[in-house]
Amino acid sequence: MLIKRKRGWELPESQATPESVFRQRRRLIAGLAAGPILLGAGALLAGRGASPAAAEEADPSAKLYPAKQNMRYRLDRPVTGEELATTYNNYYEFGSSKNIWREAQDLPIRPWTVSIKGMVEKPFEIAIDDLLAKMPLEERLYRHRCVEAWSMAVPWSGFALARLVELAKPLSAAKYLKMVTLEDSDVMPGQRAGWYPWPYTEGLTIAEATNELAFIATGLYGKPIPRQNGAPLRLATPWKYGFKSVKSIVSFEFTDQRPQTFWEEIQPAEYGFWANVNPKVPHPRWSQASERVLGTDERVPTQLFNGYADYVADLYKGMEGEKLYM
Ligand SMILES: Nc1nc2c(c(=O)[nH]1)N[C@H]1C(S)=C(S)[C@@H](COP(=O)(O)O)O[C@H]1N2
Ligand SMILES: [Mo]
Repeated sequence: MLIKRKRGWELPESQATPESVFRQRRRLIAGLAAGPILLGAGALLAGRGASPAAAEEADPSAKLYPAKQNMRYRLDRPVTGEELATTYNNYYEFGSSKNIWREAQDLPIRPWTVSIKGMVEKPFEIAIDDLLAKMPLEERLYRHRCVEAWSMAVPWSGFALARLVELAKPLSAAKYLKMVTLEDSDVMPGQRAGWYPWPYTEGLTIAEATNELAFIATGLYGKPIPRQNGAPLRLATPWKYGFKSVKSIVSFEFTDQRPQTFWEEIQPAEYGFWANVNPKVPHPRWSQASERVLGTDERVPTQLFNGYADYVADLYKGMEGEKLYM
């Protein structure tokens, strides 16, 4: 890791574009802050990216947060520590380890344009800050259950995906909503690994997308959402395994074809389209009966639909023949 970084910042400036020089400096500072390298504390504090929270200081949407908490969504467990939820991540575009938050600071989040396309009355593009201005922002406490059997509980801020579906005006023939992550292998080193089916793609039925729980998160812990957690906007579907919660979305496409999703394409026997949490249906390689709660030594029993059955079980009535739980 350090060797790779060193190669980057040793590049003569004459060979680098001004932007990449800036990025490399940021990465150098972030790398030094975490490593056992002697440097004055003042220099560390001044560095952008010296902590995961500091990395958000320049976000133009900062004034929108914290949003008012919607008390309808309550937790049965403590909120995961911010430091942990923002430094233990899955974001394969930046690497396959959990420790990618520094690498993710390279993600450019402004300007950021979202495309609404496919089977809609009129396709359009909208800048993230214009979208944020149109949407009713609120904070929700949600559990998050990764398919790898760890879990967290976090305060997302954002808006119901149903509000975005209304704005998009889908045609009645549309049955699915396909959501896609940014594709930019200059800043996402993981995307240089050609064996993955980039860009990361996820999908929901329209009924799922308009369920009250389906949420677009644009903030976390009362601040703009950090890059490593999927800035500037990511999905949160708390009744499904975490891989459904696609990060850094650039397009919402309405379609009558079920989208081929990223993990389903890689390993269909292990990761499916539905991916609803169910403790009784094991992953082919491990049990899903319990989960490790991030930040504790505890394992707790996993709940059907991750504890959200009252909200979503009806969505799957009459679909017993489908592989609903992986
Ligand atoms: N684009 C993209 N989205 C993604 C992933 C990813 O690798 N790339 N990982 C998924 C998985 S497996 C999980 S558990 C969550 C992790 O979100 P967090 O890092 O905010 O906890 O993001 C999901 N969304
Ligand atoms: Mo996950």
